Order: sequence, then C-alpha cells, then structure tokens
Amino acid sequence: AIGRPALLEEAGTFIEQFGSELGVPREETDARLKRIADELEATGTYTHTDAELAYGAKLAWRNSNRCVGRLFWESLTVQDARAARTEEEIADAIFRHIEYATNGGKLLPAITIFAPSADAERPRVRIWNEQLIRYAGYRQADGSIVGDPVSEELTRMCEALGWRGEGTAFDVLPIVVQIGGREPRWFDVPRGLVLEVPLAHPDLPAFARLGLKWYAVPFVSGMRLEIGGLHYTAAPFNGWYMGTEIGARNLADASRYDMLPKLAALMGLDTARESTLWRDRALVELNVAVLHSFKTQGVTIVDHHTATRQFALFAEKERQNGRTPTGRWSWLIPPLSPATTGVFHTRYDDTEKKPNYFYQQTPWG
Ligand code: HEM
Ligand code: NRG
Repeated sequence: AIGRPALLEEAGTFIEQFGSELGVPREETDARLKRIADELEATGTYTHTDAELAYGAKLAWRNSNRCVGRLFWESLTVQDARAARTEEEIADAIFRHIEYATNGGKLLPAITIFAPSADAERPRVRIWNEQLIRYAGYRQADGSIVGDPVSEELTRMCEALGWRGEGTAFDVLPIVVQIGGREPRWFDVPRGLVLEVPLAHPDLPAFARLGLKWYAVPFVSGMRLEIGGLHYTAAPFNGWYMGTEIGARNLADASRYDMLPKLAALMGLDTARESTLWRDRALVELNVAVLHSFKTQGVTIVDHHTATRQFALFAEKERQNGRTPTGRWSWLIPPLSPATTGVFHTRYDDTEKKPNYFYQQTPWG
C-alpha cells in the first residue's frame, strides 16, 4: 500500500506536468494542489478532474515504450466510467466502448476508465480478459488445442464459471468482470458488436480455404493505468492493428495458430529443407493476406513500414517539443523484415516515465 506522503508526491508531480504542458496559470495549479492535499487528508485518496483523467491517459500512451503507434497519442477518446458500480454497468460501458471504437471499421482510438484504487494490490475493478475480444482455446484429449492457445487458461476459468463455448477455433470469449473481492461474473459480447475480417489473398484463391479470420480491434484490457499515484486497474484501451501482429505472430507462431506449415503446403513449397525459406515465403503471403483483407473490407490497419515511419515522426515531434522520446527497441521493431525499417537502425532510451500502462498479476492468482 502507498502511504499518504508518497501519494501526495506522485499527485504533485502529475499536477505540475499537467499544468506546465497545458499552460495552466500558476495560481490555479497551486489551488489545485491545496485541494488535493485536503482531500487526501480527509479521505486517504483524491479524485482526478475530467481534464486530468483524459490528459493522464494520453500521457500514459505517449510514455508506452513498447508501442510503435504513439504518433496519434493526442487523439485518444476517453470514456469516464468511474461511476459504474455494478457488474452490469461495467459491462454496458465496455459494450459502448466496443461499439464506439469499432465505428463500422473506421477504428477510433479510445479508453474506458473505471474506478481507481490508491493501492494497486487492492483493485476495485478488474477485467480478467487480457483483451476484450479474443478467441477461446480448448485443450483436447490428445493434448492439442482448438482455437487460440494463448487463451487456454482464461477459457478454463470461464468454463469453471459456467460459460460454454461452441468449440470452434474462433469462439469469442465472454468478458469476465470482478468487483473488489466478489465472485467474478461473465458477459457474452453481443454478436453484432464483434467486427471480424475473413482472410483472403489477392492472388492465391486457395488461401480462403484455410478458413482464417481475425477480429478487427485489439482492445487491451488487462493493464493498469497509473496517473498521479492512482491505479486504474480496469482501463481497457484500443487503437488498431499493425498487420504483423496478426500475420507474423497470432496466426504464425508455433505456439499460437501455427499456420505456416499449412500455408506452405497450399502454396506448394518444398518444406523438406529449411534452406528453401518456405517459412519466410509463407510468412510474407500470410501478411499480404491480412493487410489486403482488412483494406478491402474497410477496416483500419497499418503495415509495418508505414507504422515505423509514423513512429519516427513521433520521435521527431517529441524532440521538437523539448522531450526525449523513449522506446524499447526490441518491441518497436516489427517481427517481419525488421532491418528494412528505420527503427531497426536507431537506438532508443528505454526510461519508464509515468503516467503509464503496467502489467498486473493475473486476477485469479
Ligand atoms: C504495444 C501498435 C494504439 C498502448 C503495441 C504494439 C504494437 C502497437 C504493434 C506491440 C504489440 C505486441 O507486440 O504484442 C499500436 C497501433 C496503434 C496503437 C498501430 C494505433 C493507434 C495504442 C493505444 C494505446 C497503446 C491507443 C493506449 C492508450 C500500448 C501499450 C503497449 C502497446 C501499453 C504494450 C503492450 C504490452 O506490453 O503487451 N502497440 N498501438 N497503443 N501499445 Fe500500442
Ligand atoms: N499484439 C496483440 C495486441 C497488442 C496491442 N496492439 C495494439 N494496440 N495495436 C494482438 O492481439 O495481436 N492498440 O491499442 O492498438
């Protein structure tokens, strides 16, 4: 647990940054600091204003060293759901977020922020899912997995709570909401809210026979947003996909959907020897299919060449504003053809600034 002096100090640092970046008059910042000290004294915590909450969430994105998409940090839309008190109210706010951000395919970066805690270890709200929309993974009797292996454990937890999926390779998991130490509750996402993209290849008609698809929007829901010493342990956010996240990892990793051998067979490649580079050739075509399919179906996506150029622009803008851009090189480089992008040949300062988004323990311990 964080003591009051430590919380007051964290709050002060954030309020000063908020004031200086947004040009708040000195007297106003001083008055705000006094009010926070009083509220802390009286209640042990304090409450962000709407403006502080919104700017804090944007700063947290700007400070996310592993994120290549930060050029657009100022465009984040913030839904304030701090007043949601029941599991149903929380689920409703989540559904509103999904609908707003999906926007018929023209994706909008957004975050929904639920009630905070002064103590990160005692959350008032947790969302058990790492992403609001993800596919279930079912362990079979023979040890293989149907669906997304990354979801195996959450799938089992959902089943233990009474949820049953259809058993396909693309069952959308329910959203599991937990308030304080209460029993978690699950909610199916209304089908009409889940936009998905069936995958086809522009010049390999047989590709469609793989029966692949992916959901349109990555909604990260497991991370803790920390602003001015307050911990928003449920604060799901989304932008849009960089194609390689799906094409070079989710569908390609041997520990995920493991599609490279199947695609290579379909392409008629010689898989008997590694030196034919069949994996690399299949990987490129899988990524072509992802970008092509999202594009033709009108769903926002960015390729890794464009995304890394946008990131370079972000870094340049940060320097122009007198700040040192921070980043983690090993995450910023794309998993496909990294050395063809500028970030591969650039070094980044990996200092962790706050506000920021942090990992937290799995809620079921
Ligand atoms: C990570 C792209 C929006 C915060 C990432 C990663 C990519 C990416 C490619 C690496 C993911 C991985 O390797 O698993 C983008 C793009 C966006 C976007 C193209 C489009 C607008 C956002 C937004 C936020 C955000 C809106 C928060 C407000 C983060 C964080 C991580 C991350 C915290 C690290 C996640 C982790 O460690 O698992 N982003 N992002 N990003 N992004 Fe973004
Ligand atoms: N790699 C994960 C998603 C992580 C976050 N990526 C984003 N975030 N693009 C996957 O599902 O593939 N975002 O907020 O847009």
